[in-house]
Amino acid sequence: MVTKSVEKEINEQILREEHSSRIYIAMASWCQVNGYQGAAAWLYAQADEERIHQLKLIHYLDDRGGNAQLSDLEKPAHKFKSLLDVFQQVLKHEEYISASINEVYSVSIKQSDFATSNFLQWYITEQTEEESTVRGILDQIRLAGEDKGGLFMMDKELAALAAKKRASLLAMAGMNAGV
Ligand code: OFO
Repeated sequence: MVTKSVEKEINEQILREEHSSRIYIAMASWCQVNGYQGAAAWLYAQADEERIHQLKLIHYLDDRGGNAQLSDLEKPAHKFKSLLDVFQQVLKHEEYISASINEVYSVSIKQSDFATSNFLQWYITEQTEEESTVRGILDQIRLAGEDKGGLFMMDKELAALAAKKRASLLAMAGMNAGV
């Protein structure tokens, strides 16, 4: 059984993961109409991954005697200055999500809910990986600078990363048939 404060924290995280998915769909759409098909594919895959993160939390909370609840979400941004701007915002958002997961973790420890702390370890590891991936993408976009050829190659690279992400999402969905 989860305590009321752990339930509240997890419900807030459920909304944040859903919001992440919507933010990335909006970014993907901007990339698609601005000629960055690889970046769009990566962001659409990332949006699907965030939805899996959301569902994993929903199933966990309901399985532990809590009740997952959805709520209204703010409208995501639809305008960006450049591909660099998009990925700078992705990194900023992922850093915010990492901090929020740490907060949920810290409440679970204060409540001596070690099952939840244990469950959240997966998210902590996931965030470390996601931040590192996005920092790598940003480094390459910065290296390309204003060079159209460099950005074209970067977009191709993102298409390859998107295909890899899709494959791992399919494997993840196979392991979590309920998700
Ligand atoms: Fe960005 O990953 Fe969810 O938690």
